[in-house]
Amino acid sequence: MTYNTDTGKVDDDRIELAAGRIARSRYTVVSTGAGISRESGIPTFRDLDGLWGKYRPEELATREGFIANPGLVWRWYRERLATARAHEPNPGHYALAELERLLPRFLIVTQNIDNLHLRAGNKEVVELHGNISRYRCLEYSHPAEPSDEWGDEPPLCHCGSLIRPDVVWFGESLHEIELECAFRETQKCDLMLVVGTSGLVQPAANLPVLAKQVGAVVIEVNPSRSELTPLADIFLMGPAGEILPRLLDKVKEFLDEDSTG
Ligand code: BJW
Repeated sequence: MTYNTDTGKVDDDRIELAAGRIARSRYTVVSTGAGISRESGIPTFRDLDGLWGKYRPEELATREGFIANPGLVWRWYRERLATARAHEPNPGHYALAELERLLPRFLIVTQNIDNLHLRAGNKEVVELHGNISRYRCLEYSHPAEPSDEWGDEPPLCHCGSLIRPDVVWFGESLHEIELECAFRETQKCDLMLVVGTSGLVQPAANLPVLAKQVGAVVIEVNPSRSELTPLADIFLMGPAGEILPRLLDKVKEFLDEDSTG
């Protein structure tokens, strides 16, 4: 079964097909990326107006960049934290929160660090690339409590090391617990919903590949084709804030029909 073309808008039939699969799923894992937060006003990385069009990832999202210019990286993440806090989850996030309540087993594995899934009400969330509102020290990963006294330069940990945001930069290993959980749970799922990721960054991009290998149905929501589109069984071309609420409405109809016999 492949409903995976880039022609035309997503029609009701295709939404119905995808929603039917979701409603029947025993275990849905959702893999999200920056695209799901775009309609909340948080920029993605690789779209035309994305962060990597304006900033150099080597300078801002690597350990070496932080050591070379700790203040620059610190201020960039402080600004991004302020942006994330100033923006609200959008209808796409809320639709996923509602799906978690409706379906038997549901897990979000997100590359996002912006906290919006948790703020929307999802409970089962694995943050693969960390969380921008948490801090730890550079050398020993000692956790650090944010303080109002923190300024424009990174403070020092009690061990003398610089404090940094608890996010995963290029060239760094992902946190073992989250990584192990994401791959273990993907092996158990029968449906993977991939939302708003370019599928370029490893190891996150391997989750849909693994899902496919274990026989899960893969459904992708994205306004553009991504690296992962070729493996999707159903590609729903459009913004998450529009497509996910439509999917949710249809899933509810299927579940209502099932419960009334
Ligand atoms: C919408 C939308 C709407 C728009 N609705 N959708 C194997 C092969 C090659 C390289 C590697 C490899 N293994 C590891 C690497 C190196 C590297 C990597 O993958 N590099 C590639 C880029 C080539 N990976 C790593 O370094 C990782 N570490 C690791 O694997 O350790 C072991 C190791 C190290 C070194 C070598 C080998 C092994 C760590 C990766 C950390 C990524 N960190 C960042 C920044 C930190 C957090 C932050 O500051 O926010 O994480 S980079 C950035 O990219 C961020 C994101 O989480 C991540 C993914 O981006 P995402 O979410 O996909 O966003 P975009 O912008 O790319 O795409 C947005 C999508 O949304 C688009 O498709 C739009 O169309 C869509 N969209 N509007 C729905 N309304």
